[in-house]
Amino acid sequence: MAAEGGLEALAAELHEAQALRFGDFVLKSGISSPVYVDLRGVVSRPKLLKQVAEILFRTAQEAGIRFDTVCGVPYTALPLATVICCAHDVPMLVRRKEAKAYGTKRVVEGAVRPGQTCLVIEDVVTSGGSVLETAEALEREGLKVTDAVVLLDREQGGRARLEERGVRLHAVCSLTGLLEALGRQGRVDAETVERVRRFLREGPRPPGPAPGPRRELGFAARARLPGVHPLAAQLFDLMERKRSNLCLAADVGDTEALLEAAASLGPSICLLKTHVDTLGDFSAEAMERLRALARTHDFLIFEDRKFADIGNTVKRQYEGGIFKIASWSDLVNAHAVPGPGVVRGLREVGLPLQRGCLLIAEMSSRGSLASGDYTTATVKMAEEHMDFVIGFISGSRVSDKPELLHLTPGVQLQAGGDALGQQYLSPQEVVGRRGSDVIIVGRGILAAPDRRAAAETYRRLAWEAYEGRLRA
Ligand code: S5P
Repeated sequence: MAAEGGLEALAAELHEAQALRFGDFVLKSGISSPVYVDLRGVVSRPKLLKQVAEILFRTAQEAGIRFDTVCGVPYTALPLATVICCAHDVPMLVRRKEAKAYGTKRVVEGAVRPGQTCLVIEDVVTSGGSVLETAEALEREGLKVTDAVVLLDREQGGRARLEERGVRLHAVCSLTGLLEALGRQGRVDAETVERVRRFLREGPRPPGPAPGPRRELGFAARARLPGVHPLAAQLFDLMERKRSNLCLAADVGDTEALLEAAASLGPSICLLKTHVDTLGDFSAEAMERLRALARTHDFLIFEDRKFADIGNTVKRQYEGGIFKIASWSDLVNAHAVPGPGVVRGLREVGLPLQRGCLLIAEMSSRGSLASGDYTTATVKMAEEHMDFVIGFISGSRVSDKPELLHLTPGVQLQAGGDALGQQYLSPQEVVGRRGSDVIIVGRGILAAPDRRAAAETYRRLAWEAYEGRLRA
């Protein structure tokens, strides 16, 4: 394990890189977890990448491991192995996930010398399955694998499983150790620390209905919950009716393009999201026509205004000015940064009109500051104002209250991002695995050669992911 001071500094760096998130997550294995570890962001921070690689190397040295080569478990640990090998002049081996269909058909690339010992490097170990797969691939090539060095042990059976197969696991830190360091530094509140500790102590709950986890409610059932906001009920019902949990981000430059998108893509969507201040020719009349299209095609309108000022100001911004947003938009959103006054200000205008609001708990952009304790505090603020707040903008399910909706932007069929920090996940990942309800898609549809076909594809994939979740 890392020395005390080293762990504190590492915990702070990892927290800043958003490598740990707290909330309600469904892991790849189907297990529900209050903590999500994602070290992929480390590669974008060269200093941290070097630091992590160095700690991994030192851990191997301090454990007295003898090795001739190093291999990282694909893909996150590949760059870590590369940095270690370059810094310490060790030959590296690269394991392919699939054998090449042509050429050498090798699964391990590099100078393989049977009989040599290869050290396996990994970022996070849960059950140990990924390390084992890599160890077995190396062993099939005649290499010996005696040890694996990992940055973080999630303490969920990986160590024992690997030891059974003759691979000793050396972890720089455990999830509990990291969590406690974050608690000490005030980066994670005591309640979250306790929740995750309990989860680690009691072990993961198996996926599926038995035993324990509440069975997931469908949109139709959520519309009937006693405390549900009327606008949320309306949205749940129309989603079920249209079999659509797709929100179109109608990011276009003028009202003609906006109305055209609404008319042609309206049948596929449950919500149409606007950025009214990007329209070159805004008019109240165009918004009336948009509302008529919303009635015809059965969708709601969501102005993505992201209010973020004191209550008195947001109230005026929502109601007045040129845009008079409250008069035509069913839904708006707000940052939690000003405190609950922002919700109270908007509510004064929105409540009599039966409007609703989403709070921005997380953002899809790289380096977003909306994470950790900020997200937790945002969830609390939403749960305390459910007469007006109907859900969240977030990357995953952040509240377990079924009355609240989760809407996730940063969705495209292909993973990746844009040049200005946007990061994309697939509809299946967002709805199927991260437990969100609605995907928000802009350029994935608007830049497609056939927008209608693209909208239908996104609608179908998000809906199938939702149905799959209900069956799980
Ligand atoms: O965190 C966020 C929040 C929002 S509302 N990330 C986002 O991308 N959005 C919005 O979703 C953004 O303003 C844009 O309108 C849309 C995403 O568009 P796309 O073209 O990247 O799909």
